[in-house]
Amino acid sequence: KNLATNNHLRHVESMARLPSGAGRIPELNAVILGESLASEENDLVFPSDHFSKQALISSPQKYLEMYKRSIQDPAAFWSDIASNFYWKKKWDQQQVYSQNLDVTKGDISIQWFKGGITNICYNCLDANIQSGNGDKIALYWEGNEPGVDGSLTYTQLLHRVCQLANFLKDHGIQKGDTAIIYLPMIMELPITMLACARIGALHSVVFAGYSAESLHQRVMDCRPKIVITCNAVMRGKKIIDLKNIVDAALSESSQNGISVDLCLTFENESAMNKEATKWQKGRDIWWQDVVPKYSTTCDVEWVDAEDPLFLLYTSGSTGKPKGVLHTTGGYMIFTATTFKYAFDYKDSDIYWCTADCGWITGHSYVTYGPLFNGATVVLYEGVPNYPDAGRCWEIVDKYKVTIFYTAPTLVRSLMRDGNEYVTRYSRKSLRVLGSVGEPINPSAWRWFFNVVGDSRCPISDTWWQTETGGFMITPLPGAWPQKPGSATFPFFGVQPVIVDEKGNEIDGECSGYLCVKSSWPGAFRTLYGDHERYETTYFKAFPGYYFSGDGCSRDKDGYHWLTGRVDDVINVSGHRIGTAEVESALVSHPHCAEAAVVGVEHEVKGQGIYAFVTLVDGVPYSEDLRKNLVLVVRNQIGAFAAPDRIHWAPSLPKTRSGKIMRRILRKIASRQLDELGDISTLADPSVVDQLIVLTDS
Ligand code: 6R9
Repeated sequence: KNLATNNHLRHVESMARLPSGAGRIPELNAVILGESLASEENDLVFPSDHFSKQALISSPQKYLEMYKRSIQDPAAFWSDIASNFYWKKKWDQQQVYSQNLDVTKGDISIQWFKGGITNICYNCLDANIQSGNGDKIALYWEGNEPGVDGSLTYTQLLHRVCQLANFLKDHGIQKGDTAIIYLPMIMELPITMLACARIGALHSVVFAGYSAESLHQRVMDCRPKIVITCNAVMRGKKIIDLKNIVDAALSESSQNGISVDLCLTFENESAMNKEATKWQKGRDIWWQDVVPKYSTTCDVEWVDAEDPLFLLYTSGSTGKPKGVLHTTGGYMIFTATTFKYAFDYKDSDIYWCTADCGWITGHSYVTYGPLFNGATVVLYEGVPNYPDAGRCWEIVDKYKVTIFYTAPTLVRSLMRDGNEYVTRYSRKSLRVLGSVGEPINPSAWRWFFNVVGDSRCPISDTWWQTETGGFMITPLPGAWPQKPGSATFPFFGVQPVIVDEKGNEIDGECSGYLCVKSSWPGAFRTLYGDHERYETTYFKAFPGYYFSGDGCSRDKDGYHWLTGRVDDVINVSGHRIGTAEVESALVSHPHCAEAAVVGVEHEVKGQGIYAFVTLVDGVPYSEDLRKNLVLVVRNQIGAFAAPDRIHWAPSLPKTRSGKIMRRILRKIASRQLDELGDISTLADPSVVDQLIVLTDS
C-alpha cells in the first residue's frame, strides 16, 4: 500500500538494529572516519553517548516509534502536539486536516486545524511571558560594527510589538491587509513581522538586497497598504540606502497605477544618514517620531488556523516570482515542532541562525519557530567576514551561542579563509550545528564538524523549501549516525518519495525526483492570486504528489542525498534564482537579442550564474557591454543575481521547434565538451562548434 513509507521504515528499522556502539572509538566523543575510508558504509558519524543521553530523541527506535505514529495517524499525532499551543477555540476535532493533492480529483487543497482560533504572535510572546519567560532575553542584536549591540526580553519585545501593532491599526491596517517589509537584520524586522501577525495582517518581507525593480514587482503583485523600511544599512564598510530603493520602487508602482500611501521608516542609527534621506511628505513617517507614543498593550486579533499569515516571494522557472502563501495554525505548529526536535532545543540554549528574515529560513527559524519555544535568538546585522573572517566565532563566544545554523556557502567561504580565524576563538558553548539552503558537500561538512564544532557537535543538514514552511528531511541530532552530506531521514509526518520520470515510486537504493506524499501542517496553501500556477507547478508533474523540483537519491541504508534542482532554478549561495528571471533582465538591455542562463559549479557559492548572450546584429562585443549587462541584472534583481560569466554566443543551440537546449549549454559552460551527447536534433548543429571556439572569450 504505502510503498515508500514502508521502504523507509524498513531502512530505519534495520538501522535501529545496528549493534549499539557500532563503529565507535570510545575515547573520542564522536567519531568521524577519515576521508581515506572510501566506502560509504563506514562513513557514519555517531553522536556521542553524552549527547544522545540528553537528547529529546535519543535513538533510532524512539524516532521510529514517533515517526510511525505520525504517518499512521497524523490527526492524532499533530493534535497532541497542537494541544500544547494556545487556542482561543479548538479546531474541529472531527477533521483535524483535509487535503486533496491529486489534480485528477479536483482542486488542490490543504487545510489543517480548520475552525481553530488562535494567534501566532500571542503564542510566541504572551504565552511565553505567562509561563515565566518574561525576563528572559528573546533577542540579542549584534550590529555591523563590533561593540554595537542591544537586546530585548520577551516582555520588552511584546511591548515593542504592541506599539507598532497599535500604530498599524491606527493607520487603518486591518486583518487581511498586506504590509511589505523591506528591512535589514535589525530588531525591528521580527518586531514588524510579529506586529502584523498580532493584528491579522499579512506580511511580505522582501529581502533588503533586492533591487527597486524587484520590490516594485512585488508591490504590484500584493498591493500593500504600507511599506516598512529604514533609511540605510551598513554591510561591512558599504552603506546601502534602502529608503532610496523603496522610493524608486514606489514611484514606479504609482506610475503603474498602484500607489502606496504609507511608508514607515525606521532610523537605523548605525547607518547615520538620516539627513540625506529623501522624504515624501504625507507618505513617509519616521518610526521613532510616532511608534513609541503608542500603548505597549494591544489586543490580539484572533484568527482562524487557515487565515493567511504571510506571503513570501520566491523564484520559479518563469520570470515572475511566486507569492508563496502560508496560513497560521499548521505553520505555527510545524515550525515550532521542527525547531525543537531538529536542533534538540533546550531552555538553556542560545540560538543563532545567520539567515536573513528576507528568506523563509528567517521566517521559520529566526522568528516564529524559536520564539514559540521561548528561545534566546541572536540577530546579526552585518556580513560574516567583517571586520574579518573570525566575526562569526567572535559572536558565538560573545553570546555563548549553543546552536549555530547557517548555509554551506558560508561554511565554504570561511573554510577558504583558514582555520586560524576559527581556532582563535573558544566556541566551547556550541553543541549543535545546522546547515540549510543547498546540499553541503562532504568536505565542507567535515570542516564544519571537525574545525568549527571540534568534532563534538552533530550537524543538522535540514532539507526544506519556502513552500514546505519547515524542515522536511533532517537529522535529529541525538538519534542516529550521520553521513556527511546527507540530510538523512524525514521529519515526523513527512513522507518523501522518490519517483521516476513516469511518476512511479521507486524502492530501495535509487535516484529520481523528490516528491512528497500526503500533506504536512506547514505546507503552503497556494500561490498568491494564482492557484492555477500552484497546481501546475507543484502538483501536475506527478499527479497525487507534491513535487519539490529537487533530485534526490536514497542509499542502501535509506539515507537521503539531495542532488540539486532539476528545474530551471539555480541555487547561488543558497538563494533561489530563476534562469528566466536573469534572462529577462538581460534581454531588457537594448543590445541583447537573446540570452540563455545556466548554473555552473562554483567553489564557494555552490552554483554560479553563466549567461550565454546573443547580441543584436551589428553590435560588437566589448568589455563595457559586458559590464553593462551585469549591471542590468544587478539593477533588476539584485547584486546576488549578477552573472559570474557572460559568454558571447553568435547564436544559441535550439531544437527544430525553437527550444533552447540547455543541456548542451550546461556542458559547454562546465567545459564537459566530450559529454555533449546527441546534438543531431538541433536545428543547426554547427552552432555548438561556434560556442566551443568562443568558450574562452
Ligand atoms: C530553506 C530554503 C529551497 C531549495 C530546495 C533545494 C535547496 C535547501 C537544502 C537544499 C540540499 C539542503 N536546499 N536546503 N538542498 N540540502 N539541506 O533554502 O528554501 O530558498 O525556498 O530553497 O534549496 O534545492 O529546493 P528556498
